[in-house]
Amino acid sequence: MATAKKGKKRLTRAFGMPVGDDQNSETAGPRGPVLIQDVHLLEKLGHFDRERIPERVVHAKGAGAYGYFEVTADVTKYTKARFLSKVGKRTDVFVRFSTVGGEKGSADSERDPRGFAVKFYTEEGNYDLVGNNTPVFFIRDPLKFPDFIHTQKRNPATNLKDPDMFWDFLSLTPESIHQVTILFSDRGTPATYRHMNGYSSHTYKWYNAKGEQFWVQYHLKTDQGIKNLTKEEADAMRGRDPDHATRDLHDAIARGDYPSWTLEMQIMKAEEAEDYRFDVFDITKVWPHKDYPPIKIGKLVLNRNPVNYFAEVEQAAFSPSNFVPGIGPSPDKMLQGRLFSYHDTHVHRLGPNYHLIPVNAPKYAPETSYQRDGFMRVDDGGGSGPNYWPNSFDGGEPDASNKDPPFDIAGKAGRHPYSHPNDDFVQPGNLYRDVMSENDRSNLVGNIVSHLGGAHKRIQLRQTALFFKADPDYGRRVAKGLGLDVKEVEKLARMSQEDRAKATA
Ligand code: HDE
Repeated sequence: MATAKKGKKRLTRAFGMPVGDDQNSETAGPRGPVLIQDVHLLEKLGHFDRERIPERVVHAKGAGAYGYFEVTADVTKYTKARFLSKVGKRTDVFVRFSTVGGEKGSADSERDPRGFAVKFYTEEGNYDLVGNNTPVFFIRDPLKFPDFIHTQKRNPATNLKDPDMFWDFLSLTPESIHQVTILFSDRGTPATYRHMNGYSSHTYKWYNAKGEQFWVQYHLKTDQGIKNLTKEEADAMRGRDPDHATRDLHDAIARGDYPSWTLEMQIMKAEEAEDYRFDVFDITKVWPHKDYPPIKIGKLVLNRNPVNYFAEVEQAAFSPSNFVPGIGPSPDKMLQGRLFSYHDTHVHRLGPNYHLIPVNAPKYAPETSYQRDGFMRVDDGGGSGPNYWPNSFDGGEPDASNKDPPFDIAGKAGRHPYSHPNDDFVQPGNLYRDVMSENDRSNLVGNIVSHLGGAHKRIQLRQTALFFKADPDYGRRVAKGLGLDVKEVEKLARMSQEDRAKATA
């Protein structure tokens, strides 16, 4: 243990009373029974019984570190966010990396997206950018998220991970094909947290001091270079060191080898989204770099390890709804769902005053709200100040200069599907053909075959038809690897999604 130096500190109970003996319970005679008046024992066991809090329902296994963000380009024409207002300006950050589907004790080398959540402690409050290491996602409507996550977790009967559930859902959800192609490439098993990029994945809104609005995408590009594990390396790592990425991050920072990322932005004038060739609020799509070249605007550096994992990493709470003036949500439906879900889960996991936990507290913009009381309100809770607004005493006042600029919305309320379903296969096809090397493609196919091979044949056929639709070579190679009839896959690929689902029911 790092703190093990023998000192002269006095051992106390929770309320400070000195402890005389911490090895022998108080008993009636040397053999017992134990006396109920051993309140030290009762307190110690009682607290131990309550040590665990619920783990995150997703992203349970993670590692975190502190550092700073530094602005390297003038972006004031796009956003009025003060932490981005000057070249050279630095803002403290806390970052948590994670896997998604596994439990708190699961292995770091599992095939999974990786979470990349950044908390900026700005002078206008905490801004959270809660992204992943992939620029896209499996689904694009928040209504599907709980179902999707159930399929990535354990079968309710066997408590085992289940390739049937996993691929049944994905093959019935064709918009997942882009993210599936990334996940089953070696990017699905990054070598460490330091050797991967982070993405907002969603489109967000930036607005400047004049109220002009822009759609933006964030890319945090690793300065360490991308490094991935092959399936064989990841499998071996799981046995050798299930915590390898957590260890790597901690050890790199401890030895002064501080990891960093360059923040690049894609920026679009708000009007351009109207007639762009696909929906820029669809999280299954990337914005082509030739249309919107990423602009370098800053640097993120991690240079300090937490001193207590539970206090700082386990209790860290990020939320995509934590914005600062100059940054806001886009209409992306997934993002809109997330604006609700994170605060809600934190209240369940950490309680209504989780914003007071030091890692979550707004360090440079102390809270002056009229929210009061509740479990674990551990400061003076607003003291004797007014607890209502409007007031004519000394309470915090709203400042109209921080109002979000108004924006237009139109259309009929309803449960609308996305309008360009056939686009779903274009980008994964390009990724397979134009971005991947032959080695990448062959690892991709091998990784898919070894996982999809565990599902029922009808599900294998349905999913392989989707690979075929992205690129015929992709579909054929997976079909061959699985020993499927390529003609049958081609036939299914030509059907509508509905007919394909019926034919493979
Ligand atoms: Fe999350 N997600 N998510 N997610 N997510 C959570 O919040 C949720 C999504 C991401 O290190 C939960 O505190 C919904 C996309 C990260 O603490 C929960 C939807 C992206 C982390 C939740 C999504 C993410 C989470 C679980 C679809 C990348 C870990 C525990 C509408 C752009 C943050 C928690 C950390 C965590 C909900 C989809 C990233 C339940 C409903 C897309 C990095 O609130």
